[in-house]
Amino acid sequence: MPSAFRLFLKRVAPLARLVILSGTVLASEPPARFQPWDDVKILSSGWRYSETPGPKIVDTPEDSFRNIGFPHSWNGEDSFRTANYRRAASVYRKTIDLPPADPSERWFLRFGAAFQEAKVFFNGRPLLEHTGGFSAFTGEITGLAREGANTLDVWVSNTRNDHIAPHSADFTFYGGLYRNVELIRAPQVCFSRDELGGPGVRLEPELKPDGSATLDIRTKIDDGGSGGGSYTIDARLTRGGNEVARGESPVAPAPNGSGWTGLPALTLAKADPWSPESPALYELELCLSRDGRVIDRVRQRTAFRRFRFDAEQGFFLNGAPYKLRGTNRHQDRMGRGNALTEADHFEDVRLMKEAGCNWLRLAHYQQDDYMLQLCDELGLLVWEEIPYVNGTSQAPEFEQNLRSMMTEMIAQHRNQPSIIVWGMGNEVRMKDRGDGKADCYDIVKRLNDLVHRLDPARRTIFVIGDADYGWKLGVMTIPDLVGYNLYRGWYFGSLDSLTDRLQDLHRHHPGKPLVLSEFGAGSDIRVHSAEPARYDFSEEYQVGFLESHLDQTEKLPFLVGVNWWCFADFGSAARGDTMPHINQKGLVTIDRKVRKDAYHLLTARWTDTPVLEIQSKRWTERTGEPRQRIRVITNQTDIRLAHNGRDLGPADEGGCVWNVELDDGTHTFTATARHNGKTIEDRCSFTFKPSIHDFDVSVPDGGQGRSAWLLDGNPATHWAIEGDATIGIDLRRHRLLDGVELGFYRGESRVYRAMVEVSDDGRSWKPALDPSTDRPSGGESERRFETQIQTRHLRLRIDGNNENHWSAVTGFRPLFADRKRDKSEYETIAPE
Ligand code: GCB
Repeated sequence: MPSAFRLFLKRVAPLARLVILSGTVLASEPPARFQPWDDVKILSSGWRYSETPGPKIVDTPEDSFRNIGFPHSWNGEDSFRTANYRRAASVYRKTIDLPPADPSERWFLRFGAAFQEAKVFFNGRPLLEHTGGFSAFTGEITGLAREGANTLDVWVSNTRNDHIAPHSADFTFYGGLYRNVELIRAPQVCFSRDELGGPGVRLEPELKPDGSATLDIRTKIDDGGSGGGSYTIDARLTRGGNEVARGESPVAPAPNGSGWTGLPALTLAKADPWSPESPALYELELCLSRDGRVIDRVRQRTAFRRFRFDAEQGFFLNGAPYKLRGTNRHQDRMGRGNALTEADHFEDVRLMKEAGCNWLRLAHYQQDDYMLQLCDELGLLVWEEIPYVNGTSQAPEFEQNLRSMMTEMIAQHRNQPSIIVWGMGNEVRMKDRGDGKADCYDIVKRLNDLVHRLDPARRTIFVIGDADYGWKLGVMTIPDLVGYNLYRGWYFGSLDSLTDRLQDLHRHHPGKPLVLSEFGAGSDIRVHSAEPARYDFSEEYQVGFLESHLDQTEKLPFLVGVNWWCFADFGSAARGDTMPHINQKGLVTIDRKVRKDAYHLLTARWTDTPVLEIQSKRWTERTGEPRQRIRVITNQTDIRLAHNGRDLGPADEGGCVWNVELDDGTHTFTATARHNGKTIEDRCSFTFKPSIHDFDVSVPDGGQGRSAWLLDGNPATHWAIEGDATIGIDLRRHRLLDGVELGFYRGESRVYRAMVEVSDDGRSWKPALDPSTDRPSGGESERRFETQIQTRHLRLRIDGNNENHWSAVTGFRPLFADRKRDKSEYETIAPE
């Protein structure tokens, strides 16, 4: 046996080890990666990496390479430090040992993905080129291979290329050879190893309403130029290791794998239907024989399920109505970018299942084969899509690339039973091309036809943001389903405008099933607020946002499903929110270590798993008004809450909110509930300081009665002042200010002058702002100084009130330059 052969294992991956978790069956550890073929070796070690490719790539000098762990991305770190992360070319080099040439053997290399252009050389000779950053590709090395050491060079570039989508997006374009590279050995006549990166088998499982099922099978046999011959294929379908159907048929391979061979369908009198709750998988093995001797095998998983979408009634699975509940998933992690382990993927799917998700949008691109394997095994319905995001182009190469990404994705994942929808694009910018149709109309129309031709069993979807141009310019009439990304209460509109907007969109798309493809609000686990507001990035706002969206969407029967944006925080280098370079709309943090409160809320709403979580537990040092709301996130009834050991009695609001008076000190809350005869409990402790100011307010000109009006410490009080007056603020030390926050009661109808002044010593004052001319009534607004000012003292001087008695200020607060900023301020500094 040649030496390399011994390295190969016959891997028939066992299904995940199963445990019972809260009534649902979930795997406890990552299952082995499924391999369709026998002789597959993952090349995970011995990789070297250079950032200075030579002019011919293969001439990249040896001394420019360093050893790296593999798979690999070069942007795992810099993209979390700067928006200008490295977008350039690199070379990966590896020595591969091969046995002496054997005319009955063939060798292939399969690359899981390279972002986003690759050129592969084997022993100095060009092997293949690939464009598109998310699909797998394969090349045959048989003719270039030699006995002993062989050199593989892979040039990979993530520089912008106008012919490849995406041009821009709200996620980081991590460069690298970031998925597995596999060395595959096959016999000369074999099941195709090179079918667009896919397994060379096409399955059409069909579950009939009476519970019986059929499995149509087509496969590609590659004769390696050997000139045909007669072969037999034995198809064997098993469930849990037991044979359930079998068929044998003679086949005559088309030359070099050029055609598909159809096999007689396998039939089952009664199939075990697949669903997210019960993901019943079957395994098909095809054996290719010549003269009674098996020469090759290929395996695929399959399952039997029936689904349909209805524009009025929503989604149906195996004949019954079924609400699709899920998230969108970006795959990356800080430090590693998209170079992930199987455990990373498994952790994500497990977290989604634990939160009660039954559906998942793999946004915005094709993901690892292993991810789809997990969705099949653990049970998630899937929508997978190509990265046609934001920018478009009329260049033929651009469309060609979209089509090849779609074709490869379908070839590679079409047999995954979890997939029900293929996505064609997201928020593609469009304009009228002159005849009332969008400039991308023909591209989308042709993509839609392509998908229907390649895979008639799945539905197509196209997604736009909160706009009407999608249907006005015809694009949303093309796909089978329409998806809308609505950020009501975050980027646009109010939280409660969501229902009207969804009803409105439903009316505008007659006959088209509608999906709320994205909705989400950002949160930072360090930010908390007793008065949560849009863009404040508090966990509390995110919880309120989610709750309002769930309340509203659950009442809309036509809505097919919802996808929270986003499952986890993810890298988006151009962003500058409270954590720069990260989109923080995750339910869990980017390292998946912290489940945010919104995750607990989702779990409470979407599962029967008992949830009892005191909200805002991470807010351990609190200040504010003494009266505070303490909320328990729960799906239990009859909850008790104790404050420092004292039972607080029934909740004040909705069975889960208590209004509690807090004094200066440490506070411990204990929530309890009874579940299945057992007590469950949650605890939370924090310190509380009732003051909210770190500066002093005074009325230096104060006369009788005035300070009583001014200094009650309540920002909602109208600070009515008799005659001329001054409100002074001593910041206690020099601080940098952007301006002030000011509000006037009935400002527009008053005649007094108001001047903001600053001083270093509290004695000599300089003007900083004259807000007298523009004094809108109601609410407080930010008034910026022309440039930032470093000062210790600040005052609002009001005079000239000669027409009525009172000058009324509703608020006067410094705007510190180091305060948390809201998103609109960042957008202006974050380049696309
Ligand atoms: C969207 C995009 C998604 C963004 C998201 C956001 O509509 O489809 O790629 O990341 O909004 O967070 O702004």
